[in-house]
Amino acid sequence: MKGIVIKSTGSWYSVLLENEEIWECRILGKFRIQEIKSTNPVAVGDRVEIEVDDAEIKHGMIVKLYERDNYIIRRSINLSKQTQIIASNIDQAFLVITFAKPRTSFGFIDRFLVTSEAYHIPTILVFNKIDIYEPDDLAYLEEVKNMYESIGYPVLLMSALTGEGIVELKNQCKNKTSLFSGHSGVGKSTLVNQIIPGIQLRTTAVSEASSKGVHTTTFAEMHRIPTGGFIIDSPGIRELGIVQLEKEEISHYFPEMRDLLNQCRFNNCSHVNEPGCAIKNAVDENKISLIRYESYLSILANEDNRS
Ligand SMILES: Nc1nc2c(ncn2[C@@H]2O[C@H](COP(=O)(O)OP(=O)(O)OP(=O)(O)O)[C@@H](O)[C@H]2O)c(=O)[nH]1
Ligand SMILES: [Mg+2]
Ligand SMILES: [Zn+2]
Repeated sequence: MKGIVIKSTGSWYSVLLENEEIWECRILGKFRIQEIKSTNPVAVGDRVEIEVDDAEIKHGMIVKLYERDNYIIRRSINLSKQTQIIASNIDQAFLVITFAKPRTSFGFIDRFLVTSEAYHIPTILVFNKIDIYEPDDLAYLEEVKNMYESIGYPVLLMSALTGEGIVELKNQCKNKTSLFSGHSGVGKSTLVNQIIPGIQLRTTAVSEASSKGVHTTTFAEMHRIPTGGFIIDSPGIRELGIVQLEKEEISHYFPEMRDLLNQCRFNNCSHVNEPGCAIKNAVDENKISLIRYESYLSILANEDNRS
């Protein structure tokens, strides 16, 4: 029987079969695919073949993993060898962002974008909790929105609390498989609750003391949207290590740098301090945002430390 993994808790996987039944399954034996060493061999979104173990209680064995169209992977910054597949076979990712309670840094946003560029996953930035921002903050938010939109990333401003912007988000999720990602406490599960009526995912207030989320969602889980499509709600990510990128590749995953790369004086330019660097010139002329350039430098420095 063929199905999609909709939840994984480590040793058990919930598989949604073509006949709409959900079976709890374990993995039979070991399979290695696509040469990625990940802590989870099977991820939410994977298409699998299962065999019956106990039909009465709908228990099965995953015996085959179909090739993934794509996947998004993370590496924790400290455990450099540990990588985890967050989800596979997704049409798009929504990166949920708040600039306060909790604070999402540009470094984090841009690492996520580089990863999604590298894995060819269209990404939409969702600035949530706009209800808590002051007018000055909102003006700033507009600037940030324009900056990301000018380089090709759609941005949605919304509040899961007041419902502002939800209609638009709902429309964008229609008939697609979407991953919701971001720090703990930014409101991923609250947004899913707004999109799928009656689902009631658990949500928890951000800690007063640290202004950080408390990691309420602990496993990625795929939920069906009644009007078509799926949403994968996922646990908050603390930090995001970039996976398997060569230093020379990094600038290719900054869309605003891509077209300028062949204009640098040196063809192995790292865009740090070489003379005649088209990227640095563009930053000086405000054609490339300094924020984005700093993210580039930080990712580059990080790759340096690894090698
Ligand atoms: N003011 C305000 N609070 C919100 C909004 N969206 C979510 N929250 C609150 O933020 C807190 C965290 O929301 P969650 O949905 O649990 O966050 P999460 O991203 O799923 O967090 P993890 O599961 O820990 O990764 C909850 O108390 C929500 O009520 C919003 O738009 N405005
Ligand atoms: Mg959650
Ligand atoms: Zn250069």
